[in-house]
Amino acid sequence: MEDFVSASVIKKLEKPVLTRFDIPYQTALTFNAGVTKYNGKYVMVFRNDYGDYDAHRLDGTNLGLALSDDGINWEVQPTPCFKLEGGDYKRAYDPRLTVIDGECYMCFAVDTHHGLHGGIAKTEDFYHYDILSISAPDNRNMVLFPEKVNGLYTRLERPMPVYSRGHHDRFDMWLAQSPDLKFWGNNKLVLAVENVPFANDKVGPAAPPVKTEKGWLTTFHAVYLDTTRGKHGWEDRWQKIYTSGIALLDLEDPSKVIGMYDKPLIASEKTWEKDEGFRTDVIFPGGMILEDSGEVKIYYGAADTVECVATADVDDLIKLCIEK
Ligand code: BMA
Repeated sequence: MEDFVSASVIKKLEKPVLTRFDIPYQTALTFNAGVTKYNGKYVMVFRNDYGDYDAHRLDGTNLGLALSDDGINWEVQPTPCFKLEGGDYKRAYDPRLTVIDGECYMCFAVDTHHGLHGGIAKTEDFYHYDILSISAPDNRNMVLFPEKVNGLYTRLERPMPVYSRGHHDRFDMWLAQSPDLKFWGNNKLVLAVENVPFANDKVGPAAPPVKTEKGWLTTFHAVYLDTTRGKHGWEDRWQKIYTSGIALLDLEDPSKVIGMYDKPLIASEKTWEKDEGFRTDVIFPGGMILEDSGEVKIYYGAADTVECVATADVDDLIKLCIEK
């Protein structure tokens, strides 16, 4: 079995920043959050799969809201803030937050009776959402860049080709652009799974990119399928290992990868990442904040069960991407 480890520049907090014990309503798993700074506060919208943790039962998914003054200590708000259900919709999950020109947008995954989609909504208060677009299926894991690139809104995404990639998971990270966040085009391949040494299954976006002088710094999720793995977590078999990678994209043409660290940036090591929870060995970043001090906070779901934070220095992350 592959034993992935985090890069030495990564500092993990000694405990998760959000677990089911922090949630004042029905819950079981709280993870894969989007995080941003908006109107002077840190804002987190997290995925809440509710049910009964001890009975290993999941009944549904909604999104919850938490606010913070320091990005580490969070106050969970009293009620869930978003749910998509009814008609063709089954559920919305994996929120990602991006502020563009002072306006806050949320990308999210949507399961419907006819496929998997990526949605984009605008919000001012995190309780009311104006849905601007829902993609064609199957395509999800969308994240918006924090500013327009060459005059167009820009997103990373992960379409899920079926026939053309050998009838099994073989998914890559793509880019698309839009004049209005509704109509999307200019689709370009950014990073293919075969170019990531620690992935053999799929790669795709994770947290929305942050701008640095050297390029767009972006995490990505990398999935390694290990068919020798048996029971890991609640299911009879869980054979996928999710790590986070880090790459630097060209400022003018973010479909161009300037550099990529060829090992995982964040891998499962802590008890709550490796040994406990619904699906062990799953690291999935959904938020990255570059502080004025140069510290980068990376928020990630662990084991599809809890939400964690790791920090690193922005220059160290850039060096990882470009120094060989
Ligand atoms: C993906 C998504 C993610 C999840 C991951 C690992 O397909 O459902 O939300 O974190 O699987 O289970």
